[in-house]
Amino acid sequence: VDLLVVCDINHRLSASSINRTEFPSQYMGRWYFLAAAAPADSQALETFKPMDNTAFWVQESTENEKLVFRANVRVKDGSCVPRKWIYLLSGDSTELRTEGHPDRVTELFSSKCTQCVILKETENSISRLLLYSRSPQLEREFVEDFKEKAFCEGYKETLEIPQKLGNKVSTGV
Ligand code: GYM
Repeated sequence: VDLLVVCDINHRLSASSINRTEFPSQYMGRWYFLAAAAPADSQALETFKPMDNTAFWVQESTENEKLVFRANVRVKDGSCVPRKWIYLLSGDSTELRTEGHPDRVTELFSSKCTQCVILKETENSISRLLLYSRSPQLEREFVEDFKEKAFCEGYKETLEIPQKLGNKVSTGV
């Protein structure tokens, strides 16, 4: 899809509205995966194409500087795949590492939607942008804003996660 977008400063990825005094507690709890973007022809979105939706549950670990991310991936055929990752914090940096994936770096950015967050995942030379929201449905303007930001940062292929089926993420408690 070719977007007619005049890229300007409003399209730059910014972490400026992330409240660092509350970090990371404001990110605990439930999230929904809504959209992704990657450079054209990078194959970086292939893994998301069979997906109908994914619900996440983020909680603090009993170990310091670690967060537990649980996900329930609902596949288009109706099946569910539970996933779990341990994210490593370093001080009050908004850059995260993933246990077991030493080359993966995850950075946090703000979104026009205040109930959303944009993650930039980089692993070796591959990177992609991921949009998450507190709600499984999001107004069009926020999805479009994500796509424009992505396009202007060079992530020209985008994918919206369908959200046609339900989901219930296990909280593990
Ligand atoms: O299903 C594939 C999945 O999207 C792959 O991506 C990840 O594993 C990234 C983790 C998704 C995190 C979703 C919750 C976002 C909340 C922000 C977390 C900030 C922690 C300080």
